[in-house]
Amino acid sequence: MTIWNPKYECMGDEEKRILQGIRLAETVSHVYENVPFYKKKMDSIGILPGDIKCIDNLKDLPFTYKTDLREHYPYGLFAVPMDDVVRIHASSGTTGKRTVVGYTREDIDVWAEVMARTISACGATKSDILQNAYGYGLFTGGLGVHYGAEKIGMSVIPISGGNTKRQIELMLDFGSTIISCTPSYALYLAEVIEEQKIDRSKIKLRAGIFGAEPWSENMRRDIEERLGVLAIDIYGLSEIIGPGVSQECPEKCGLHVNDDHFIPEIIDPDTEKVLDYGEQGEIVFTTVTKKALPLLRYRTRDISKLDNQPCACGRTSYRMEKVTGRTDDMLIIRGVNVFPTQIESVLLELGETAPHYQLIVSKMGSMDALEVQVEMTQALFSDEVKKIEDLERKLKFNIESTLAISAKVTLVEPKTIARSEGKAQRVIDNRNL
Ligand code: DLL
Repeated sequence: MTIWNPKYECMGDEEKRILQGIRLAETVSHVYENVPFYKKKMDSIGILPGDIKCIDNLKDLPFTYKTDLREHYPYGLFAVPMDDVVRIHASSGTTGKRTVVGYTREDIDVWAEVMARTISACGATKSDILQNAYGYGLFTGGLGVHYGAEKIGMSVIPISGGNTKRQIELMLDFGSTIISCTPSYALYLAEVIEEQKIDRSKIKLRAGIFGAEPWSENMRRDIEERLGVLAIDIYGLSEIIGPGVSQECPEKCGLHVNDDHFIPEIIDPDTEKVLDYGEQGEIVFTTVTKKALPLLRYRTRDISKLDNQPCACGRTSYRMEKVTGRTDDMLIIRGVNVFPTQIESVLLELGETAPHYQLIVSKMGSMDALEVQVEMTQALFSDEVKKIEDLERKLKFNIESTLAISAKVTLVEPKTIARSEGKAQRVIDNRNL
């Protein structure tokens, strides 16, 4: 299986730490000199660029929070003049004001490089035809994947998200071999392919690179079976670069972080103390080659762990565990913490419902109450009421016994839960209405 850039992806540990240290020191000088926010922050804790001599000094640097980007909206944390910025992307702003990110020409080259690594990791080569169904636009998914695929020399179909009928038509006519989209959209594509009774042998897809939202192992199994692909997880966030921060290889044992560009740490989200390899916490990234918007110790709010052992695939880059949720999405149901993907996993494990679900959270007095709505399959829908009630009870029992939370389970009619073309909305929170 191809490794796009063995020099960096298979680097010896000591050599990598030296490179990271050099790049970190350069980045710290760059932000100190060009971003007043960082100068002020570093001055206030008495750290000067000259104090950063090696990668072990990373822990002495201040954190950067999403609120810092919002407070300096739109360009206040940029470290280069706007003349050097060749691209601007922005987050959808669903959890507040948009966060705006910028790239120099050099940053775009780095992005294409890390995306070439990401796409190659699923076994793709220049002979592949990539159907890129991530949204093109302010979202980083579309263009991020696009540039990486072109760098490899693949034939890219820039179809963007949505228009499912056309996606399937082009997939058949153009012979797409790799698809990129969110995992929830991949499932929707599989559903429509099945409904249209398309002969699977006419579909040439062999791998999919799915990310931008959390998804469980059971969802991976479902996608792999129904679309007939190797399903690979890809992770990233706009603030750090977009997609291309880390990706799985076919070993599927964690996501390889492109750690010559983005240095990961795991911290306790409450105390901000750095945790050891293998310990679960919030993943934090420091960019060490970005020019337009370098960020020191950016708090992602995503939960993961790090593994520093080399992988069977030959890469030595540190691996982060598949992100199953963000601290913000964690539900606390009567004192028990639970992520939507954990519920997804229990639902799909049984495999007797459709894989479309939504969680409705509300307040009952001072307590949080959770309703899990999950779609019935067409066959179940035409079955007797008793069977449906039995399955509701079984799912409720499985959720209680696996996750120790009590939830109401409601089986809803097929096709009542909205399908997403991008990131799925899994939780409807009615607590603050
Ligand atoms: O979602 C970038 C991206 C595009 C990644 C395409 C992968 C593929 P944002 O819109 O800024 O950027 O959202 C970033 O999405 O902090 C995670 O909470 C979540 N996320 C992204 N990838 C994964 C993944 C893009 N593979 C936020 N698993 C991140 C779980 C993910 N969560």
